[in-house]
Amino acid sequence: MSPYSAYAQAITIESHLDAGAERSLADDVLDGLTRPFKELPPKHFYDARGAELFDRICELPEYYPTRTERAILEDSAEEIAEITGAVELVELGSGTAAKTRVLLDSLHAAGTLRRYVPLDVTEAMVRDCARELTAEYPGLRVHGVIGDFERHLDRVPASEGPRIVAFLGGTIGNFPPGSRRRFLRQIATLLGPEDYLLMGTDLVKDPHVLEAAYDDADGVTAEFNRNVLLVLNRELDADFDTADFEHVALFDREHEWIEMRLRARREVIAVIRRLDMEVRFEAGEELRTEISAKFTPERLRGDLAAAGLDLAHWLSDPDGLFALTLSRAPDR
Ligand code: SAH
Ligand code: AVI
Repeated sequence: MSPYSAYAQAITIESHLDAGAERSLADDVLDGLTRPFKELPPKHFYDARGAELFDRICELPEYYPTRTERAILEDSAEEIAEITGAVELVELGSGTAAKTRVLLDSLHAAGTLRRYVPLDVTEAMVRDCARELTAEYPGLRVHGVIGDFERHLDRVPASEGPRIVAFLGGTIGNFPPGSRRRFLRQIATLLGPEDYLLMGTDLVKDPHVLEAAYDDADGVTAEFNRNVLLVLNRELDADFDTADFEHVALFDREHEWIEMRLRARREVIAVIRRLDMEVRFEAGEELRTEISAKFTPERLRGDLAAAGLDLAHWLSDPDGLFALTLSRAPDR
């Protein structure tokens, strides 16, 4: 047997994104671009180019969340392995699983790790990381789920023993408050009595630090933001010119979240041929493309409690920039 076929046997990939995915983009555009305040959900950023731009964002000096979460993981991965005794790691919005390796290392070293279940909307990321991780961790099985975590959580395979469900990077902040609690309740259904949710959340801090993290000097975040227009051009045969839109990132102090928007530099009339529609932006009109909520410990505890989750461990960095929490679902 070639080494490649040994890896291939360790890999199962399920895809739930077909016509449904295209439909979801079309529905989100029909709904979001015809509202009085235009809006699109952030999941449409992540085509291959968007995923690459996000990787570049993670390396930027202004974007502290990735390196801070990694440092917390490095400091506490052994403790997490000890507390959880996890045989499997399910990861929602797994991306390239770069930081996940820190956790996989400690679970592997503890001798408990058997299976990794990445779930992501970007197909190539799930496939690539399944290939890489089965090569890097002998004996590891990877069951990849290509899908939308808001629609396909029920496709996560049944657990094989104590599990960690990881939701890293602060992605929970990309949900508005009501959906956030609903989504946490859905995550709780993946947790049995021995299981833990390991979640990364970005914390409230100086607005200048926050705004710089979402408006970097090299303009990478601006490109990431405008990329959603290129997704619409390709997938829905639209004719947006990205140069017509300015990147805006603002910290909303009342809601304690960053908002990313695209502001029309002039009047824009775009045609979206596949939906047989025209969208008009007045000069200066904005399209909201993302919120990224920042948390206080009280707010996070409240959201978790509303979803029936008990915050069991709080892990943070010395400057209190970011938090990793371990929570349980006591009633399940
Ligand atoms: N967890 C990684 C990546 C965070 S970026 C990290 O901490 O660095 C957000 C990831 O979530 C991307 O990989 C994106 O493709 C994925 N994602 C965003 N919305 C999603 C959705 N609705 N369903 C599944 N994956 C989604
Ligand atoms: C994936 N998510 C947690 C990132 C964030 O910080 O909200 C996405 C991002 N948007 C701009 N920069 C990074």
